[in-house]
Amino acid sequence: MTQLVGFQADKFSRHTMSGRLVVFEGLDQSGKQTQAEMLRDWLVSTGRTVRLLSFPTYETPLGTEIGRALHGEREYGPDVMQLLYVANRFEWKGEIERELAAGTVLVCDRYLASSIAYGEAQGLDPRWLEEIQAPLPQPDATVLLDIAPAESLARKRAGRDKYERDLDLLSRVRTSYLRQAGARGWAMLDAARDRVVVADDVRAAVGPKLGL
Ligand code: ATM
Repeated sequence: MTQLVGFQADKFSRHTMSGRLVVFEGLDQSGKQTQAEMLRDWLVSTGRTVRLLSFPTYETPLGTEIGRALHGEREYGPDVMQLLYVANRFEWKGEIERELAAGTVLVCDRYLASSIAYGEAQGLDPRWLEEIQAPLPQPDATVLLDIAPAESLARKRAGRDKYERDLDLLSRVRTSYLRQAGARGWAMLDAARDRVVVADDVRAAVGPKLGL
């Protein structure tokens, strides 16, 4: 697949704060956390103030509820689940705005597009999921780490949550991600490759967005 496709800032109304919000999206096991950490380390070496975030944040009351649902202790429909994920991000809205206003580069493992991808894959209206998240700070750059659903499952054989057991669902999630990436000019990277090679591409894609 093409490694870098027409990368540009997301087309939603972007925040005007001096910090930057960089988001990694992709299926589970696509290397989001690893790449977020490698990008963080590089940005810190250039003198930036960087903070990593990961959604959902399981330690908040809503995050705890999401964790219970993912492990079968709650039975919520797809709409309630995505509303919980969205509300979990709204719990962080003030903190994200404060960090961006202070000039921090926030590097985020999953953000609003996860709700669109997983929600759309479960029959929800992606426009609705987009609209209810419009008041959140919008990403300055989103990187899609693309792997095949079978690769996602192969990389994690134990401890899968309920989404991770469903290959068809993961295929629909990937389709939604690819659609969003094309429509919004995300960087789209083949994440089946060696992590160091992927990290090089991440820096090439994100650096210019941060003036690097
Ligand atoms: P993590 O594995 O990244 O913690 O996410 C848990 C699940 O939540 C993940 N499922 N899988 N694989 C993706 C899903 N999810 C959503 O459906 N919507 C969201 O907004 C977020 C942040 C995660």
